Amino acid sequence: MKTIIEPFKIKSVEPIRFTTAEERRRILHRAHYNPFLLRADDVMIDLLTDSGTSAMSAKQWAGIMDGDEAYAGSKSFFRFEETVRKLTGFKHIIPTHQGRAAEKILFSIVGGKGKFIPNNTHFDTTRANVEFSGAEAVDLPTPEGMQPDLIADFKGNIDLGKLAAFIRDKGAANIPLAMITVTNNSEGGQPVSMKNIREAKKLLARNGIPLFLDACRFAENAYFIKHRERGYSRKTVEEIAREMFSYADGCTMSAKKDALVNMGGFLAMNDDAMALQARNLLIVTEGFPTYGGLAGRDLEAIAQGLDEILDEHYLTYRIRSVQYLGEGLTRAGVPIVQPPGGHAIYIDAKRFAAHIPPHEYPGQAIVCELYTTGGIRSVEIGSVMFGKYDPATGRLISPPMELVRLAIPRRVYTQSHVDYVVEVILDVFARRASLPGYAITEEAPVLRHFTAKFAPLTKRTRRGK
Ligand code: P70
Repeated sequence: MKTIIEPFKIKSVEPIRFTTAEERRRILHRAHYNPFLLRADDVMIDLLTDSGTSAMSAKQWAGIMDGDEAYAGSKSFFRFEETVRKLTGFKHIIPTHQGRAAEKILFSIVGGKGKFIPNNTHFDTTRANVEFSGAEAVDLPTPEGMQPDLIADFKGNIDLGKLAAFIRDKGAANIPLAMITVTNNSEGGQPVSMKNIREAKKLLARNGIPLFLDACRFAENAYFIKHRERGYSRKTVEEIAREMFSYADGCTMSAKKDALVNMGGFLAMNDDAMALQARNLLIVTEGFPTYGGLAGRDLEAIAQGLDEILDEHYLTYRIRSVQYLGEGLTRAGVPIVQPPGGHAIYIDAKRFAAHIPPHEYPGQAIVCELYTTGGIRSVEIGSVMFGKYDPATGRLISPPMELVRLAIPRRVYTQSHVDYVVEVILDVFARRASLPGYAITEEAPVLRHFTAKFAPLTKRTRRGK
């Protein structure tokens, strides 16, 4: 059969609260035109993130009841540890409350002034944690990854030529580790090939630099390898995932993505001395090493989720439903990052709202209009999230791409929800020339997108600039 069905039945549902466009206009104004400041109850379809928003399975909920809440040596920890170790092969498995807590601990150990951390592309919290330690976070994407409409199999790859030059330039002694983010979130959820991971490892090993994976979406990445990379079509996704981890010396993981839970993460590594330091920090900031910021029941749910994510019926449905949204938009000429990524569709805001320059935040303009038109919450990934001010001139330095991400929570929405999303986007696309630009009226010094306040620019305020 051609139709790919959801490989699950729905046992428990949550109502969606319907609002009118008029109500949403007022609500958005009160939220200072920042979707992070909306109440979720005022959102009809929430595509802000795929992080922590998955629907858990009956077996995961059963695990929640079964969790062992012992402070030390909980049986749930041992189930979690065994599952993660079997998958990743790493010696030390350290639970954290979410991905950024693992990053904070890792970069507190290896970061610091004068150090450099290369990555295919750092996502927001990873960059923030590297920079918070005093080190410099450097993105080394391939040129094809930076072209939204170019169709290629592994646009998430790290540029190996640039990585070699980077090591020569900065000196291996100043690079405590390199990261590869799978899939590459800032670049459209694009996958990284096994060949790229393997060759990056070879190059790094020659220079004595450890490789860490930012493994949030490892299963989606493994699925793409199976279907796109020569030699992998007969392997199981689990075997492919194990091979990916086998080239790494450690990983950070936000379990809120590919472990299908609402909260959790871990840091894993082979190095004993580093693990000792990490556990000492863990005890100060997260908790005892057998729970580290989580309850025993959370550890059960993660272990179960890591089994379920490797189910190839699930992954086929997952990747296909993201593609389905991408196809609906592409057919009508809406510019998106091609091909569709693993967890989200990214609208190319530079082309969608070509009349709005980067310093007037074209992505934010689309995000706001999708909310007022259809109650859809999305997120800007462009100059709002990654823009920095030039210290000399005060001018905004923009990242290479201006994107709007529509992230699909796992196992939450059905095909008719996606059809509705397409309809709303096409409606906004037809009126795109009338969207106003935005100005930031208040912002925090780091990770400003989470709390910034905005105001739409009118003809008068634009002239005043
Ligand atoms: C997302 C969330 C989290 C993340 C990630 C990668 C590749 C680490 C982390 C941190 C963040 C987000 C962005 C916009 C709106 C809401 C949330 N990504 N590495 O949605 O993990 O959140 O557990 O600390 O993608 O992509 P954690």
